[in-house]
Parts: sequence; structure tokens; C-alpha cells
Amino acid sequence: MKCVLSLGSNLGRRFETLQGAIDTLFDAPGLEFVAASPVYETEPVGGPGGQKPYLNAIVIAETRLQPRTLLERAQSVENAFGRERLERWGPRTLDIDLIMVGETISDDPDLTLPHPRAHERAFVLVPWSMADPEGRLPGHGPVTELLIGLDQQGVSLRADLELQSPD
Ligand code: A4P
Ligand code: MG
Repeated sequence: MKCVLSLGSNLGRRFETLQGAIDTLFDAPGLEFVAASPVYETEPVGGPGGQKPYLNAIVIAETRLQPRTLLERAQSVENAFGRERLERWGPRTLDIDLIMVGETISDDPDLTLPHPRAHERAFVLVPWSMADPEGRLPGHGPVTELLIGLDQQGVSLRADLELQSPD
């Protein structure tokens, strides 16, 4: 199954964290790297005021893991990079969200698929459309169509940064 992961960091060495997350995510079997998007500097959406900007990127992969197993993998990588859950939407060294896993639809609060806010978030859809212009969000449609009419002002390309395939 195709899966789409969103990576975000707004604390510490943000770019090194995103690259380290990619290297670590693909260290174990069951997940194969397909592509990483360009890196974007993005204004924080939601959460407490005064947060620093994020670096965001999208990773496309193929997996034969169950969605829940994939979530556990993502959370263990977050923890490995010093993620502390102090407050929802608070600053974080690393956030990994499952945007979609194949055609899976789930409203389980522990794993909602597709991600319930992905369709309205420029910091997800802009990098995704660059990594995969044909991408579709199950239940919502083509990524390029979801982008139409969305405010993209807070999302700027960091052409100086480029994520590498996992080592
Ligand atoms: N969870 C449910 N569905 C999923 C899913 N599809 N992927 C559960 C990942 N996790 C999922 O997540 C809280 C709980 O969501 C987890 O226990 C998991 O079981 P968390 O990572 O502990 O906390 P969070 O990230 O603060 O909450 P949440 O709801 O994931 O936040 P969002 O909505 O993802 O927002 N602004 C910019 N510019 N860039 C960002 O990357 N990220 C957020 C996080 C807010 N603002 C941002 C950014
Ligand atoms: Mg999260």
C-alpha cells in the first residue's frame, strides 16, 4: 500500500531532525522509501501563540505494515528524537503524522485515517503536491484540487535544503 507521512519540526536542529527521522523510519523492514518532498518553512497553525516556524516535508512510501504498526514506528522515531508531549499542538522537535495509508478509512481517535486535518493544511498539501502531483487523499480527492483556494502564504520553499533518501 502507498502511504504518505508528514514530518514537522519547530524546535532544535530542525533540518537534521527531519533527515534523521527519514533515516530511522526506513531502518526496519516493512516500509520502502519512494520519495521525499522539498522542505518548506511554515508558519505555525493552531496551538499556543509565539511558536517558532516549522520545517515541514512529506515522505511517500510503500508499506505492508498494518496502519497501527506504522503509527507505532512513527511514534518511536518521534521519541528517539526527544519528542516531549507537553501540550497539544505545542512546539516539538519532531511530529510524524500518518496522512493516508492506502485506502484505509478510520475514525479511531488513536489513528484517524486519512488524517482529519490534512485536506485543509497548506503545510501538508503544498509539499505533497511537489513530491507526488498525482496524489489523492481518500475521501477528499486530488491534492492539486484541494490546494485551489487554500491560503498558501505561510508556506515558503527552502530551496537551500534538500532531504536525501534514507542511508
Ligand atoms: N492520531 C490520530 N490519528 C493520527 C494520524 N493519522 N497520524 C493520534 C498520527 N497520529 C494520529 O498526536 C496526538 C494523537 O493523535 C496521538 O496519540 C495519535 O494516536 P501527537 O503527535 O501526540 O500530538 P499533536 O501532533 O500535537 O496533535 P495532533 O492532533 O497530531 O496535531 P496536528 O493536528 O497534527 O497538528 N503548524 C505547522 N506550520 N506545521 C506543522 O507541522 N503541526 C501541528 C500538529 C500543528 N501546527 C502545525 C504543524
Ligand atoms: Mg502528531
